[in-house]
Amino acid sequence: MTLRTWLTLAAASALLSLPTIAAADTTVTADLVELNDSGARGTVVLTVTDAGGLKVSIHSKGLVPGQPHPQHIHGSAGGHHFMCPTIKDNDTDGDGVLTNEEASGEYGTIFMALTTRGGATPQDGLDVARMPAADKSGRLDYERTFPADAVPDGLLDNLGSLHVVQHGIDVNGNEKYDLDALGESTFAANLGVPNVPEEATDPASCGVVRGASAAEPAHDGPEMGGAPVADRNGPLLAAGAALLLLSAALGASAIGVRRRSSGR
Ligand SMILES: [Cu+2]
Repeated sequence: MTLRTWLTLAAASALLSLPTIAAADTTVTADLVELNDSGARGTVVLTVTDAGGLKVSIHSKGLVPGQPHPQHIHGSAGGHHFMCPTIKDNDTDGDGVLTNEEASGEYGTIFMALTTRGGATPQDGLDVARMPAADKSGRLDYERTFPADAVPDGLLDNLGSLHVVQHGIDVNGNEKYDLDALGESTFAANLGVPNVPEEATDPASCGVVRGASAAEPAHDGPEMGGAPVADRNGPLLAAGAALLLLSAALGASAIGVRRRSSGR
């Protein structure tokens, strides 16, 4: 093969690889910033695959060692541009801790559950058995490529208005989630599931998704009134079912029986 032929082939091959390069434009990132003085931080990379799936990579540290950390993409298909919450703006009861409900007003409800296996719907969102756990030093490395049919409708169209949230904090420093710290999760209790420690559902970190192709939030979203009622309550009700699993995993005995019989 002459050099000239080789160059021609190389050019052709570069052209053929253009779609791959274009697909790389649909990579967006987020920096996870601590909430609730958790000390947690990390990085997120979301890449839309050629097949319409989503590859998710998360590297974080400062989490509660050895504990599962429910993690989700929050937001909605309405394209409303949510923000990460702050104590100043969102701690409505002024107790110095952001609960999941207080924070959800900013980052939206669960859009996609970043599970380690199985489904990724909001219903899967608090099944701690399928959530990654931090290692002994509080580090968590997660990578999963979800096929297209596991990615919720509308998510890829709203990459610019999404947030990645990791939950689970340890305010009393005993390296576990317990009722003694903050009492029970009102988020869980309001969904009919008692005895879930609030520490398990409070957010530890939040990151706003950003990237070249993610900068354009939909303008026809419900900018003024927030998401429609159905949009907000659907995921919430779904989370109620998932909380049963969370509660079970954390030792609420009455519910534990139900979890075992559910076969998950
Ligand atoms: Cu979440």
